[in-house]
Amino acid sequence: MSEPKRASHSSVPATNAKLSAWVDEVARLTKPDRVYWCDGSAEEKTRLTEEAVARGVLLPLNPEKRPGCYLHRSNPTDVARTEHLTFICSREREAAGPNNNWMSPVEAYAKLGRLFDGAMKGRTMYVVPYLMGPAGSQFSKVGIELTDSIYVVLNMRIVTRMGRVALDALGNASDFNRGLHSTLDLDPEKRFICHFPEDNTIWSIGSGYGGNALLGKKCFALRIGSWLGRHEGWLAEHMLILGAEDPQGRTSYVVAAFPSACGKTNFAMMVPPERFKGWKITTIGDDIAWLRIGADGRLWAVNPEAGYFGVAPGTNFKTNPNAMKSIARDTIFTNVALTPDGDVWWEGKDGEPPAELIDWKGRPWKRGSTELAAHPNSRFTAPMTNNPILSPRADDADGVPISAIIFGGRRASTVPVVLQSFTWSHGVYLGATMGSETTAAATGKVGVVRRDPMAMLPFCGYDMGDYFAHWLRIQDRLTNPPPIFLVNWFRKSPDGKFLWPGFGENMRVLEWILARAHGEAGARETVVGAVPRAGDLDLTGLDLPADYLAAAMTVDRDEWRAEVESQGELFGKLDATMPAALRLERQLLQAKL
Ligand code: OXD
Ligand code: MN
Repeated sequence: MSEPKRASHSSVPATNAKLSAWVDEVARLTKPDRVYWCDGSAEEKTRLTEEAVARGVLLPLNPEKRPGCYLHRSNPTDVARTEHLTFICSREREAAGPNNNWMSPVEAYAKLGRLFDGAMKGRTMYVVPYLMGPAGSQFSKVGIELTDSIYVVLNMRIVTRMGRVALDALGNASDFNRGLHSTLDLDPEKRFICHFPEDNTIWSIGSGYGGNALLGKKCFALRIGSWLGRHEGWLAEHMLILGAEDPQGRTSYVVAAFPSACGKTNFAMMVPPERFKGWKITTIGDDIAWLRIGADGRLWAVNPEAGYFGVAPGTNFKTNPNAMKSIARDTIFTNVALTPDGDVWWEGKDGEPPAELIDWKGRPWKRGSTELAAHPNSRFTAPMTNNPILSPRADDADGVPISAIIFGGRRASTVPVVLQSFTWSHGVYLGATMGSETTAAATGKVGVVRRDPMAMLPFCGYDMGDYFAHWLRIQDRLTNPPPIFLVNWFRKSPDGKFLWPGFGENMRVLEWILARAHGEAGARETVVGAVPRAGDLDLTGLDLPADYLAAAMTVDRDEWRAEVESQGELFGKLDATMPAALRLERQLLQAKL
């Protein structure tokens, strides 16, 4: 068998012997026609984009309406993360914990190895070096993704710092994440997303969907990242990072964790209401935070990503004007609808739907159709530099110091709009037990809570109980631990009306959170934590009936008794490793109630 040829354009020589050896080894297995090393240059982007268009992978949009933008339609069976096909392949099953699917590394390498054998015949294998985190930062880590998908290459180019910058950061070191990806034939029966944390390796096959195939994101930055963080003493979290500058010119930074599709991108790009005119919100990241303890004993954060992979439906100039501006150019849209004039559309975009569209599957669609024009998980991939409120510190190698940690669920009842924990371990307990309530429409049964600890359930690369213990241990090294808050924008009245307006009005809650963090605001203590008293939240100009706010802030003992009871399922599932401190937090609350 002859060695695969290097593509003639390939301008990045492999100066790292370990890297070259691994690329050659993978090429011998996958047998591509060509191996192409990406350099991340603008010239390369143009060339690969032209190739993707020629191959029908990308469809150019109207250059007047959406300059530099393209539409991709995925295989209809490949539109979301596939948690049931996602595995942690640690040597010991116990290390993966009951929160993960587990496969032995021997079995996984053998099983996927058979699928990867010859998978790239007739295709190009792209070598995608990428850097997670700012260049020159002690937070940052290098990954190399070998993929046969040009769509993946072009998306990785947006969501990570891709190409030469990553090879420069790597130098001769061998501690890079080894990612191997092939779309194969997109057969869901041959789809596996396997993580080998002890080898810093990811093998993903059979899917081109972002969360399964852009290996830097969920696979490396969260699943492998959380494992590395545990061993190296830091945290990889499913959190946005934002900066808030007050009218006096003081900027504070917060991180916030919400489950997928609960408005993280909106919160990260929030526009404060009129009353908060002197305030300025800036975005560092909208999905992932890497947190370390600084020499000053404070918690510091970077966003490992360089772009946004956001949910399109529901995004409009009212819910998120900054996202709309971020996707005005140089954006890849996936599975949205196409307008007759070459623009994009989705349910919940501004204005009336056009009379006619081409739907996400490429079929003609007419207004009034009972079918959705855009897939509900249709996405935009946009560079963070497009964001008009991007923080000037988004590229700061040191990251930013964190003043408050926010956890948020989607709860129709029980959880008030905002709650401050008493202590770090109580805050970890609130984060560990956070969840989202299903609605009657979705399940036929109201009040079923799906626990999603710290919004990390699908992303924690090891045992969740050990993860809580790691969070608890972090406090020992923080001389100045940021206070922890629980928020809930989704509380409803008994007749199903939202009690809090959400979106930009969340600024009112953020202001209180920051004032608490700086010791500048009052609160009322309840059995579950501190809540703002009447007058502590600035409600000027807010058109909200007084009884709504009171109801939104209520801590109801009966509801909390039921809540603590229902947490039993989580504590039971994680029984083997649940830290004693969290059991005690639960017992203490039970006793108080
Ligand atoms: C997610 C995402 O699924 O960010 O959480 O794509
Ligand atoms: Mn996410």
